[in-house]
Amino acid sequence: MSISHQSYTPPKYLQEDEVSQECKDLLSTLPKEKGWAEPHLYNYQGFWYLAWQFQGVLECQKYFQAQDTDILLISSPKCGTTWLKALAFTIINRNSHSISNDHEQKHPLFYNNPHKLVPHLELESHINNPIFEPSSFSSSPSRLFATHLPYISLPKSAKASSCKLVYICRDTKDTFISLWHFMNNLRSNHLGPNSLEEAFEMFCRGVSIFGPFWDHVLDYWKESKERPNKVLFLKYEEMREDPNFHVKRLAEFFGVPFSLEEEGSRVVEKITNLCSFENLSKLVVNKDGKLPSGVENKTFFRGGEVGDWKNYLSPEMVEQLNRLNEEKFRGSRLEL
Ligand code: PAP
Repeated sequence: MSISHQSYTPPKYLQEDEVSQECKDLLSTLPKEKGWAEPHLYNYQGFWYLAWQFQGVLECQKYFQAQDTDILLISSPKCGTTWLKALAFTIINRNSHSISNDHEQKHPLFYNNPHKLVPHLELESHINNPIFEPSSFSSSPSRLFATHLPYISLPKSAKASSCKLVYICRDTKDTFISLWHFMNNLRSNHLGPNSLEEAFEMFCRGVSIFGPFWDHVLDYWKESKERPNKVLFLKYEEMREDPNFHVKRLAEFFGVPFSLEEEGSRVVEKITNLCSFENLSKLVVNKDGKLPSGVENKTFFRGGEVGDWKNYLSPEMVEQLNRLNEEKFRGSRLEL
């Protein structure tokens, strides 16, 4: 099935030496650390990036103009981005992409990884790119984008306009384990995998892509407390526990609540089932497909288990992460 008017092609990831000259010049002025997937991570505005990610951050800061009707899905990597993309896309496009006949498998999610349906701001070229035209890839009046950008680095218009921000966070230990697996998949073969200990040490120091993890979460948490109509703050584990409640919450936040008729025909449950890990992970596109960047779709569907960290972390590691959570979130009333 073709949905060319809606999908888009994510770009290929650049190697460190392939980024623009402007970016190289700036990178040479930034603090850097070795580790994770590429030779270096660079610190910009207090957060860490691979070189090509940094180029994307600069571009979207420079060119992205948020509109009042836009919706931005935001996360620290591995906190539930793929799931949130699937849910948000399905909710806001439910009139044009009905899920009532899902046995016919007509919905775009049957043929597209969620990352193909919702573009990531910092992975896009922002120059003459049709995906930034209003409603170019979606039938909804809202443009739907995702980003891993920390609050401090969001383009100004995203903060100043009335566009809505949905933030999803996840248990620190599960996020770390998910990230460790994912980054090892991204690492070139000749580098071999990062050891758990090596990755853990960097993560705890805050040195991980779009990290420090704690600062990322905390900044959006604070913003959600100050501006609850602007920022909806979600937790992965709570969504797993009661996905239907959160699907309704999302629809209300987007300004497209479910009608009594929709509720009566169980649209909420159908969306939950369509976007569930169990359903998406078994689809051919997500088992065998790849993003144009070369990343295999199946790497976004590792297991989705709450508490998987128990299979990996030593008691000392658990203690250290608990202590860091306590220190970093003290006084915020946020618990992860
Ligand atoms: P990203 O930030 O690189 O896009 P992201 O989608 O946030 O990744 O994280 C992937 C995690 O979400 C995986 O967790 P795991 O490593 O612990 O298994 C993945 O399994 C989980 N995930 C992906 N899709 C879903 C879904 N539909 N429902 C629940 N969890 C999901």
